[in-house]
Amino acid sequence: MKIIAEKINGTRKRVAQAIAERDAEFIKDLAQKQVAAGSTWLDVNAGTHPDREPDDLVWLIETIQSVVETPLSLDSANPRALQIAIKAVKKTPLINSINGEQERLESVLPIVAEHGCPVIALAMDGNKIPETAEKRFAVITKIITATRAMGVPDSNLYFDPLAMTISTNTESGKIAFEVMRRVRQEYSEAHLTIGLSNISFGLPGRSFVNRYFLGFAIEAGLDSAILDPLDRELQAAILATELVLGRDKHCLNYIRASRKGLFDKPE
Ligand code: THG
Repeated sequence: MKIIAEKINGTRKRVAQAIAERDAEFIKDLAQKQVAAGSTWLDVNAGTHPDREPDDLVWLIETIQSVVETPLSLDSANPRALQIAIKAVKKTPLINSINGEQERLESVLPIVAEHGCPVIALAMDGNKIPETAEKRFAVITKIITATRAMGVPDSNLYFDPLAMTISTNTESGKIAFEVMRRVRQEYSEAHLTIGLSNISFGLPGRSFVNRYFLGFAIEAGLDSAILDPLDRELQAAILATELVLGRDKHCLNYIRASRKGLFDKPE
């Protein structure tokens, strides 16, 4: 399971403050902690107004890269910010994200193709998220037609079926699982990812909802997720899920994590 670490996100109050005050130490600490927790990518989302976003994103990237080598996930809906950010990264980044909207495909796919970047593709057209699994899968098919035409290998695609809040539609989990299964069946080289925490929005005991959702999603083929890597119980849930699905040979990963103290009581 590849982890895209979510904490450097300007929509979070404390991070927004650090960006505004150019508090590099706070950002460096978040980067180092998330890397130590085993992240494959660090998501970087400036969360700011489009005018400020390129500057803020470049400052975040340079600050993070001064302490860690882990590749970044550039989380922006703004093609101009992405263009500028990609010049600041040391390692090939994950682009987060494209969707089925023609304009977005045309502005971002050339960057993806030129730099050979992996890219997250949301199962939506423009601002509307399709209600049914069928319609989301149709968007995915449209996207993969466009990426193949640009020479982007399927193995560089991370489809995000979108986790809508369960509290407003109790079918949300099932819809996401169905999209995942279809992608696994039809586009077996492509990957899957999801922004985990949205599923539990507005509910009490969110960590339980997130955890069980993630377990079933892994069974449905999810192989990466945007989540809080510092959540030890979530990390344990991932390892236990892979274990019971027979995907952890000789229980090595599970036991190794235990030896490293995953189940020890924090001080
Ligand atoms: N798909 C893709 N990218 C995404 C998302 C997605 N990027 C943004 C978001 N969704 C995932 N990232 C975060 C980052 C931080 C938090 C949630 C999602 C977070 N939320 C706190 C909470 O949920 O309670 C509240 C904020 C806070 O802690 O201050 O931390 O779906 N491709």
